[in-house]
Amino acid sequence: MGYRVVIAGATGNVGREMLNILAERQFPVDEIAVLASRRSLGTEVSFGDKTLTTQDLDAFDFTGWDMALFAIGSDATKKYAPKAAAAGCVVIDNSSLYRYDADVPLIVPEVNPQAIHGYDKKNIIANPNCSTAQMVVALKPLHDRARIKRVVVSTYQSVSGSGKEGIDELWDQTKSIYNPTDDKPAKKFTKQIAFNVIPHIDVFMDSGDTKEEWKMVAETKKIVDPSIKVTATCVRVPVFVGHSEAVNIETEDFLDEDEARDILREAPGIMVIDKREDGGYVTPVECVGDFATFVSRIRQDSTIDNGLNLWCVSDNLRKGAALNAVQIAELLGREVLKKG
Ligand code: 2RA
Repeated sequence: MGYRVVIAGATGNVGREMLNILAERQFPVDEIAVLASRRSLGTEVSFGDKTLTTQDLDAFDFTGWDMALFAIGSDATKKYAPKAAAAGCVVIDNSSLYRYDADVPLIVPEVNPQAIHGYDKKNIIANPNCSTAQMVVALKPLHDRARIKRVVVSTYQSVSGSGKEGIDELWDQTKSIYNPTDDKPAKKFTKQIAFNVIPHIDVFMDSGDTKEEWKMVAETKKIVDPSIKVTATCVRVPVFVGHSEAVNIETEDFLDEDEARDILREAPGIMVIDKREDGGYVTPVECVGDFATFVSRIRQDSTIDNGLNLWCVSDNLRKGAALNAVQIAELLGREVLKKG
């Protein structure tokens, strides 16, 4: 016996990946409903070897459905998540709407699986921001061993994090660079993204940080440990899929780079590719479609007593969004609903 599962936002990049990953991981599905907004109504989407036709999100009755994976943005989530939750359907939400709500668990299953038991306060579980998810998978085993005091992270985030428009803008702008008569000015991004990098993701806050940078701070504290100090600089780069992060860590106890590498090799969800030679590290193009959080360039930071540097890469549509949501669904089934 399996679960009755709903995918809300099934025609978007993340929604389609959720369907792909549910099928790839053979999640025990008895019945599945794929929902979309009126403008995408009737669109067909793939689920394994099946083709499903999207239904109207606005008219859908969530009663009798076990869980709903939401990938519809904060505004639509605000309207439909409470409706689903009230009908007894547990919502696993990829938007940022509920991430900072004390009554909603924010979960990365490799890091804080025990938080699943707090789902029933609102019948909603939050999925973290893509740039947070991959980083905390790498931080957690090192924190357990040597207690992390401070993290300084610079991100190199692909355009797919901003949706289909971002992908299209990079593609069209790159082509237009070679065809000057076909000028493609910046629309989705504030400046040219082709052959350029933009140190601005989401909106600016009064502190001077962007909201993307604030999210990494707030979410790392909620998921791993509120005592960890985090500072982030989030940058958009001309890569289609795959977020990369340069992470500097200061720990309470000294942690040798070789021991850190061994710890990461044994940690759940991590693949260490770390050789001090040409190509001995991971780049975004190699992570696309993979489940793993890749870690490379593990080395001492000799400027402080207990410091480490590392390079972290992961498919932002998978571990950064759809995979983590499906892993939460697996955890919910295993620990709470217990069917299947
Ligand atoms: C981005 N993390 O990369 C944000 C939202 N996915 O645009």
